[in-house]
Amino acid sequence: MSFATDAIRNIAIAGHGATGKTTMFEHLLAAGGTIDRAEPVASGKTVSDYTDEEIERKISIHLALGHVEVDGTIVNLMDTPGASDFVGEVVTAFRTSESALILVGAKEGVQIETVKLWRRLDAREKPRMVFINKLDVERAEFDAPLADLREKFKATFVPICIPIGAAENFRGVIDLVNNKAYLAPGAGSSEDAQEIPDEMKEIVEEYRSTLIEAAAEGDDALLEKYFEEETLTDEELRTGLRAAFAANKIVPVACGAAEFGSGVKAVLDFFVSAAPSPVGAHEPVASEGGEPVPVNPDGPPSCFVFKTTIDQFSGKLSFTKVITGVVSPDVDLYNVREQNKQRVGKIFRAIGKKLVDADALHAGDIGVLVKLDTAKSFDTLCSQEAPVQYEAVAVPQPVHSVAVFAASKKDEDRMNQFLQRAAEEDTTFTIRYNPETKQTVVSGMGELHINMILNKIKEKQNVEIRTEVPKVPYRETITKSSEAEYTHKKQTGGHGQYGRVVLQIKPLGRGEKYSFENAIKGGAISKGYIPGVEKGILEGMEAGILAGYPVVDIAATVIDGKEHPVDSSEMSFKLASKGALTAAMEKAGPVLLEPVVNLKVYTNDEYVGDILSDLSSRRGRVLGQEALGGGITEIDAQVPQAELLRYSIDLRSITSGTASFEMEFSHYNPISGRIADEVIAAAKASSDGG
Ligand SMILES: Nc1nc2c(ncn2[C@@H]2O[C@H](COP(=O)(O)OP(=O)(O)OP(=O)(O)O)[C@@H](O)[C@H]2O)c(=O)[nH]1
Ligand SMILES: [Mg+2]
Repeated sequence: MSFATDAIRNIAIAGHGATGKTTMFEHLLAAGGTIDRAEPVASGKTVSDYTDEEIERKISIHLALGHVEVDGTIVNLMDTPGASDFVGEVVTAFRTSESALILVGAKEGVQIETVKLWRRLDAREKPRMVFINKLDVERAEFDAPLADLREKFKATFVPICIPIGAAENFRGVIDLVNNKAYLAPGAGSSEDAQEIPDEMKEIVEEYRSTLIEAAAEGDDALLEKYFEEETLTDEELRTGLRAAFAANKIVPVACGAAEFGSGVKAVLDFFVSAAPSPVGAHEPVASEGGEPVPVNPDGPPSCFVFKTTIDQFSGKLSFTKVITGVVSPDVDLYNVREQNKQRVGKIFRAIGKKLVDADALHAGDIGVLVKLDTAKSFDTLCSQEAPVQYEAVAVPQPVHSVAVFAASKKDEDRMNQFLQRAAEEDTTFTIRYNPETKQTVVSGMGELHINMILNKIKEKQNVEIRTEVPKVPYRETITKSSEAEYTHKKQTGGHGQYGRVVLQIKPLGRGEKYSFENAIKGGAISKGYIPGVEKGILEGMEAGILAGYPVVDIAATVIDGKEHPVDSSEMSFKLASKGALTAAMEKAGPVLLEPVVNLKVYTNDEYVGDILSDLSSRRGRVLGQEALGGGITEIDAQVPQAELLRYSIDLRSITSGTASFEMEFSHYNPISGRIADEVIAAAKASSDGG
């Protein structure tokens, strides 16, 4: 089967951990007939939590795909993890879908990860709907989480579904769009639509008139008709909702108990009738200022690889969204980054780990290409005649790093190889050798994230990996101008070496790195030796005089010097200028610089005081604090990186694991006194030791 662009719906299911996303995904597949019956998460047999680590932990870790077909429409679903450690998967799913389904617990209300994801969706103006789940649990309510949503987010929330009772009295839901009841008497509900119970008719009318009004707002012609006739037909209701939803004017709210399949059919029907298709969507391109490309089935094919994994049976899988044209089996696609062509063999759709044949993928559709050995996440594949490169997904920066080494030296290469492979599959996991600190550092979105990857390598590949706290990449610079000279002179057997350099150095602005000027007048040093002078400075800047860290933000000017007609060479001048630089830095008030990061912490209000006092003990500077409403606060601060090496662990213990944070490098800041002395002493100790 293949589906035209307007018959495609791509939906990312997201929300705080354990709100029931995987359960919802499973029941949507069952409701649409893709699987015979839904399995509970606890059984370890769900379609989307299929990896060993997911089955073992009973949480989602990876983005998983599935789809249902309803009357010629395909709904591509993406189940995403809720734990903040795996947010990269959610961001990727948001990028590849036209709308999102956000799950919220009926008892818990809006939780922290949901607030953060909501802001990501806001940044992309992405349409979204909400499912208030677990209405069957003790003390569950519908009105309270709805009020919580309204308080936390400035959006027009419009119920498209309401519950019949809640908690121990929960009996099912009413689909307001189709005016039908789904009664769910306890577990194993029948999803057959029924007449609305008499006692609910009045309240249903109230909700429906709000819904009709919201739909009318979606379309000017409908609004006019609504003013005249004060109602809309069911068909007009759907058209209006579809327009209002696609334009992000409303946030439709459904509800139920996914565990029992309750409310699921109403959501699926709503996806088909009202969720936006990829028609009218645009894909951003990599080149700056380049126009986004409209999703369009005409013209040459182009597609975006949003994820790659290695499957033990099928080899490399490339999860791909088609942006333009139609991708059919046996077509040749050009990889823009690799500049090579590869033949696409068969085309598949994924249902969890299972691959099923697809005839072709039209623009907007999502599928799996196999055995494209060189394709990497975020590559573009297209026709060689019409090359285009889509923008990589802007996954968040890693927040936690550890230095790793193999317990036995002989495993070092294998360890590196497996870590590289992990980084290729997981775009929020990075591995980097830091020549300055001589450490291999892996970074990820949290302790859980990194441990999971390391454990997998330990268990599956039998490589014992040890970890240690990564060293901080300090820098050195100067605080005032100075001048110094140095003569390099050596008399050996035949040719001697001679060069004299007089150097002036000045501090540059932070982040300006380096500049070099040749201000020699009258040819004291011939032009041909000047590159040697500059090389000497660059080499000298590789290791500063305080603790051997790289030197930054220096303007160097060579103002005078002397050469010898026979003994001078580029090498002599390099050594002379390196010596002059060292001498000049000694007189220029050298200081250490430490990296400072921008930190954003999201927490329940009750922990704000503890977090602030902890940050001040870490030499943090709090820049601001914003109540996001409903008991959640965002704290913005700048904190030295050296103080945050274990923050993901410490924040968890301060807040019982409820808070989360993001950080990114901000700038380098000078340090002095005891803090600098300690860094210098540590550098001396480690260079003496090794
Ligand atoms: N009582 C009740 N339990 C539910 C309902 N939906 C899900 N659950 C249970 O809640 C737990 C978490 O469900 P999941 O579907 O794994 O939640 P998730 O959002 O996918 O979790 P993560 O992927 O880890 O973020 C499981 O034990 C489910 O069986 C519901 O409607 N009612
Ligand atoms: Mg899950």
